Amino acid sequence: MSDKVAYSRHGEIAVLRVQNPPVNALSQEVRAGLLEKLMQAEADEGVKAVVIVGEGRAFIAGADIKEFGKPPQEPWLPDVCNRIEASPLIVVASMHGVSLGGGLEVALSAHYRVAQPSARVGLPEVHLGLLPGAGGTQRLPRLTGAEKAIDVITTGRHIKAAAALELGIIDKVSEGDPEAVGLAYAQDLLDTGAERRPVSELPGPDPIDWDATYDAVLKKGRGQISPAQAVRAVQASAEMPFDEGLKAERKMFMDLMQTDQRQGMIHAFFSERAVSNLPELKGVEPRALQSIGVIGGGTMGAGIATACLLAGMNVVLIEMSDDAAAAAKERIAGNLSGALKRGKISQEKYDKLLGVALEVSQNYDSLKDVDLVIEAVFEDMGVKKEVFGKLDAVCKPGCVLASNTSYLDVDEIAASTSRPEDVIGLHFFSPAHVMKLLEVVVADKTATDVTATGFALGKALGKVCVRAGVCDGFIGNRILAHYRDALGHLVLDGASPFQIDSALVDFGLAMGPHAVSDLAGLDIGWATRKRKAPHRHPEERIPTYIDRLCEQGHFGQKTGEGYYIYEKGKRGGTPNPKIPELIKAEQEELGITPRDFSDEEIVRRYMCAMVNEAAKVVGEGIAKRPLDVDMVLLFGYGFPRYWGGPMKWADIQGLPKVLEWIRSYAEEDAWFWQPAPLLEKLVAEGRTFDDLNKEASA
Ligand code: TC6
Repeated sequence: MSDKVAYSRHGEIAVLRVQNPPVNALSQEVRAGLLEKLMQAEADEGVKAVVIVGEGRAFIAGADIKEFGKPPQEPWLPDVCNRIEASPLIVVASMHGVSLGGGLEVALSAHYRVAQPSARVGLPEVHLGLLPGAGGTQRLPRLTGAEKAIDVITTGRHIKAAAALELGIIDKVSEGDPEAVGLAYAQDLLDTGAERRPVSELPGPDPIDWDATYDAVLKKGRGQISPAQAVRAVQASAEMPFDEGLKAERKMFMDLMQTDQRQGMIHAFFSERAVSNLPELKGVEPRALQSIGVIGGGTMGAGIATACLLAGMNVVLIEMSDDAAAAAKERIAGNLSGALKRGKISQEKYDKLLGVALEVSQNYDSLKDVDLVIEAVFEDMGVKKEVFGKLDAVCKPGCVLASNTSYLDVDEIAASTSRPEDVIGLHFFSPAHVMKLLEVVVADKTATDVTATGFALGKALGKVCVRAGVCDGFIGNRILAHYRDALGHLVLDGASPFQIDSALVDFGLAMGPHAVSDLAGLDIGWATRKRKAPHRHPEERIPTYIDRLCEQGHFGQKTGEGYYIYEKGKRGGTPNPKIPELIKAEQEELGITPRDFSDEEIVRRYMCAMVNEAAKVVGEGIAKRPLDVDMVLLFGYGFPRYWGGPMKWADIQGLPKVLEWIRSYAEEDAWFWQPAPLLEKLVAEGRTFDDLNKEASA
């Protein structure tokens, strides 16, 4: 007997209530419960219809993702769905909250579907590296046609009730208690003599150009296979009888279940939720967060101010001059009008945010009442200390003083104030109102409730917050610097920046690293190299060929020339012919004979450099867990989600193999490729990064 599905009788109608908090995931007990209670209804004399509802905040959010990767347990969901559809009773799904994945597939096997106006439906399996595996690819196209079904399945997007009605996914929208709404609808169907209406008995969809659609979806997925595979599953719904289509879908689903991409994406799903779950913050109350100060209205400061305004906070932004203040306000207005255009805010809200919630001032005294202030000024310790001195003088006691520095020592900044316990790093990524990552940098003396406040702010802004310790570059930029160096070595030794970009785009990056440098501005890397030059280790190999281009005033996209040449009005660039010449000159100067690298070798060295440095970052406690690194790279650096993150990539390759690769590279350059002690330890103990994640959350 499963208590995950409750049975009740209301005249001629039985209600099957799924009760598996928090989101009614379809665990084995729920699947068994649905079958058991359906059969109870069928055996219950006088019952003519069944209503399926969900308890709590959702109808059903899908299969229980925690069961994936374990041996499947009967009853299987496709069989449960088929059995529901085959019931001689009229079956109604009454949907509220979300009906996702297997949850929508249960509803699609009911004969009628009614939903609350606020309900959302979707088939998001592609975000887990899968496709709908309980008839979704066969039933949905029978209701919507192939093209719309492919859009729903390959984007995995959530669809609001009104749009779902228009698409034919649901039959009716009705507001009220979901059980009462379902009962009323079922009664109405009985009263009007409605018949059972199995979706599987509807004709399959008309054909479309399957191959062209497959190719387009594959290209859009940048190497992700499940959305493209879903096109083939929908194709089966058009070309095969229902039962055979189901078998084809099942096979594709089971094949995807075995893939690395499925592992990576499920790791990403759970890590995204676990990342802000820190034992040190359990039960710690954050401080108030009504009004926020922002120092500096450049791209970063304006982005932070925009994010805070959109989250409903009042913002006081400090700039130095009339001109700078006007420019800052214009930047924020530009950001907000983007939100207006996308329908995220109304014109009225836009006017209110800009006219009432935002104050731009040149006087630090305007900050005396704010709850938290974020400094986003020039990256220079002297400048930062001056700003923090002023903040220390004007801000009220308890105000959190945050720096948006991307690599400077937050301990040193904190020490320049009389209240280091109130100082924290909040490292946003540009554009700050768009990018999802926030590194919460905890300094030696940061009070725990200040850390909790950093996380609370990030949550309010819709960010993925990752705790980081203090070191040059924190988690993300420190690891970035290291793998960029590895790419520099590859170039010196013979791989061209263009081959590297193309190999890494094939690996799943949105853009090649050299194209990214062009986009960010080559002057940034140039300045960093100059800053770091006096502290370099004698054995460090840092190519300088690109500095020659900077010296000539070429800084990438903004000047029209960098690694690539950019023509006005054209997207993307073409390889700059000067680059191979500059590289050749440097190789000759250093006495290097260039050699060939395969794309596979390029990816492997890039990843090994990333993983090795990341293992040092975790080993030193800068990141608490491997999953923290994974989330930083995924949400701040465009790492392909279907790999789950670099640490997950390493686990999938096998840590002994990764260590072996690193050791072989160390034979060429022992200084750069010193294996991370944590990696060596894990390999010696036969453990994985994921074991560390599990131990940390146990
Ligand atoms: C599928 O259905 C395939 C079927 C074919 C089979 C043959 N399973 O996100 P939140 C947990 S594939 C297990 O923080 P929200 C989540 O981990 C599946 N657990 O809340 C968290 O646990 P914690 C297709 C799940 O309100 C808690 O619930 N379905 C599942 O921001 C709350 O989640 C999906 O892909 C699950 N399916 O968002 C839907 N779902 O508290 C995935 C959630 O221990 N889920 N949990 O950390 C979501 O998109 C969102 O969770 C949400 C709720 C919109 C349901």
